[in-house]
Amino acid sequence: MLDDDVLKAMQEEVRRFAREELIPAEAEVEDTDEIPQHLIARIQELGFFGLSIPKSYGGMGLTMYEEAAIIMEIGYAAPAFRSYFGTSNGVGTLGITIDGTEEQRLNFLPRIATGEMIASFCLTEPDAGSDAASLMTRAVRDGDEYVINGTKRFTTNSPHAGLYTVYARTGPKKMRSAGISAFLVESGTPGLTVGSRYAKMGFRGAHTADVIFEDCRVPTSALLGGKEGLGFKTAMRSLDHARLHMSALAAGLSRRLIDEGLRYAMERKQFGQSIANFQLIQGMLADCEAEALASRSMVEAVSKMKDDGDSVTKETACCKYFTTEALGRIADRVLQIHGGYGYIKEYPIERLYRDVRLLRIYEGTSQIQQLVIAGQMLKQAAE
Ligand code: COS
Repeated sequence: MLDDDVLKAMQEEVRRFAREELIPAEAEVEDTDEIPQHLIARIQELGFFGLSIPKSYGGMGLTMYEEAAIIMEIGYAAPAFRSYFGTSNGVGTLGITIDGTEEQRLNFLPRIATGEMIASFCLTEPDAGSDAASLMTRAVRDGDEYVINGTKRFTTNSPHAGLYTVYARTGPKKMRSAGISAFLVESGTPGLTVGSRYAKMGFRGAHTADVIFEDCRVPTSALLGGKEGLGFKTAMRSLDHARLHMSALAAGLSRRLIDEGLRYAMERKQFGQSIANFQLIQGMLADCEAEALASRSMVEAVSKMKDDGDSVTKETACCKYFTTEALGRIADRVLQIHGGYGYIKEYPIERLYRDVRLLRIYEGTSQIQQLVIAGQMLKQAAE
């Protein structure tokens, strides 16, 4: 755990980075759909690829609380920047940290921590989204190899990835989640191809594509954890962490949106005065502030619980559900405060409004979070 002073200094550095270097580049990223190379180099230099990777494997080894504190700061800038290193800290890598063999950790984590290798997470398929356990990609053992066939959909960072954490069925379909295993597949492996980038509603600069496996052969050492049938639980544990990270992002973005709304409300004059003087505008600002404070408080409290070793599946789902839905409401109010100017590209709210829509969908929709919360409540009540 870092000393309070060290964490504060780190937060301050990230705050400056987001405001002085990332925000000025947002318009360029929106126009070009690319994050400039010099900013990727800065992200590497600041160690962001290894926030969640233990120090013994070259990462920063932050606790969940510390990681969330950093993400809330970086989340002040457009979310595509965080997305570039998000899968390497999150779902693409957590499986290795949590359930990988020592050999797998040593082989991949140090390269991921420096940003030399980007990791991505291949769970979703054309016909398996919310129902992740119904995935159809197959991995069939053939001597000392597995042969993987199937298509993975919406894989974030797949065009840049050096490593794909791939979830595939090694047991019969009727085994559902117990028949799923995870594999570590490196880019360049024959039989692995990445499709073209999806044209998305927002998140310009963050790239998402399908990953296709056609008779893709990997050695048995690519089986995550060295055991078949563990994959689904690895994915779910990774998502428990990643959904909390996502909640921190939502809390950071909420703060940014409020500042955009506040600035505009104070600048804009109607009826002979600043619109911030009107109580109906103040009502919207106050609702935003209250929800942003609730988001931040939830993220901090649940992160501490996770660091204390508590099981936080329910609480993490509560966080992801509340913070991302609150973010959507905040974005809507801030756009409303901007009036017609919110609907044109002159102000960042038009773009941020589109960006934040994704947070209620990826890493588990709000409806999946509701199911997880209620499922855990019923389970706990029955015990
Ligand atoms: N941690 C550890 N184990 C977990 C777990 C968690 N958070 N969640 C579930 N499991 C375990 C269960 O305990 C169960 O184990 P046993 O069979 O030993 O009892 C097993 O995994 C299956 O769990 P469950 O029966 O709850 O699975 P379901 O098929 O009902 O699906 C949901 C559960 C819907 C929650 C899961 O499919 C899900 O999260 N879907 C959304 C996927 C998603 O987020 N996609 C986005 C991809 S990232 S962009």
